[in-house]
Amino acid sequence: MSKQTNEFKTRRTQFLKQLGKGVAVLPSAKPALRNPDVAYPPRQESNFFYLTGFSELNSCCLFAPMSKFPFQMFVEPKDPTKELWEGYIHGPEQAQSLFGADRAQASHPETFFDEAFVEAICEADSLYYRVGLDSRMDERIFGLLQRASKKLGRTGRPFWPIRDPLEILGEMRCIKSPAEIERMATAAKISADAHKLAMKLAKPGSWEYEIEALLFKEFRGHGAERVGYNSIVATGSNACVLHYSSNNQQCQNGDLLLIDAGAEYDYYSADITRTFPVNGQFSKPQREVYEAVLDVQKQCVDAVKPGATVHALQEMASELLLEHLLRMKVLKGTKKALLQENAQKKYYPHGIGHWLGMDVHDTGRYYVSRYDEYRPLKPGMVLTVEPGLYFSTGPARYKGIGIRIEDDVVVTSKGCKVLTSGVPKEVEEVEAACRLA
Ligand SMILES: [Mn+2]
Repeated sequence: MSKQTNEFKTRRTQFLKQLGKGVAVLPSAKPALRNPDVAYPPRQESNFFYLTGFSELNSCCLFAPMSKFPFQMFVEPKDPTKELWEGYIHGPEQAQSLFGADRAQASHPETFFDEAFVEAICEADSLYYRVGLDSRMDERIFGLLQRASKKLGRTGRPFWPIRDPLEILGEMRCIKSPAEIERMATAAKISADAHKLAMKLAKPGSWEYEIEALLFKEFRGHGAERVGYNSIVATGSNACVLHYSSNNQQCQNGDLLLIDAGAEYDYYSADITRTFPVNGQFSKPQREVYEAVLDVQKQCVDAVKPGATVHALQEMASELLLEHLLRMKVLKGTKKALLQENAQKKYYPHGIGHWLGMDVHDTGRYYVSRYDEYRPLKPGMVLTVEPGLYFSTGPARYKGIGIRIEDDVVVTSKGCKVLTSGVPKEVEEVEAACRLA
């Protein structure tokens, strides 16, 4: 069970309140087969875990604020044979006694859920259910709505509108509680220490996968359950591939190594990128690019405070990077004209950052209502700040250089706090960290 037990109930109370007269269905993650008899490592669906702390798959939650059982769980029934092979199953009884369900039943046969759903939806004015993730579940839900509609007879009322539970949960999850921030700080610390060790141990001749394995050992060795996302360990020009995943090349003397890796601790992920010279010293062109990215990264981190927007940070990063590209003579022309044509995009093709939390690209709107109304930052939000420059093309001097620097920051009442400050990013500090071996 998660260490955050007390928070789940508070979250459910809040969620139920915001559902109004709606009913919500939240299926758990489903087991996924990698190849015959080999399953992918299970990981509970984030919204499901956020509200329950329950990590078993093949489960489902039904939230019905108007019912006498507002929080219902459908879970795997106890099964000694299955438990012998796969481990402990809590079963419906403990779903009530340990996980706080007002009523819990077996998730199969499906009739338990079906009946509870039809009963609940008949009282409700809308359904919160995320369509399109599981076509079998979609069909089942649509069928049950038809059944409920028939059951109600001729009412003349229109069909239940279907809404995305993320309308509510996405916003709840976007603002982190102190306990969540504490967890994120732990994920950040474990990840920062691993990055530092990678700087120390990577050297010319190291293989990308060796460094990937080292990071994983550090994550797991300090209690993180898993990676928050697949680690990117990219040497040389592999760094210009934004989601590089092969991790099978050897670091050459004179190359940079870009590492984008974060641990997931108690369901919260860190997301750190650092780029460093494997031989402990930046070449002159490498240093020029690094310092440009670092300058922009630091200015953007400083700009994170209540009222700022992710959009404004992106505009700021784009403009500052463009100025550097002009100064470095990568781009030629007037700043105004180049900005208008987004000329920096060729070397900085991604965004400045994203929400971070249970999902590495966490939930929550970036816009208020329309796509040109940006959402102001508020205390408790956590986001990444990660400008980069990538020269898969461009002048010979910089060709093959790819640099990104990424920190995780939490918005505070006055500004922000960097959760990942444990990894060096100043040139001298990075070189010193690389030389320790
Ligand atoms: Mn990121």
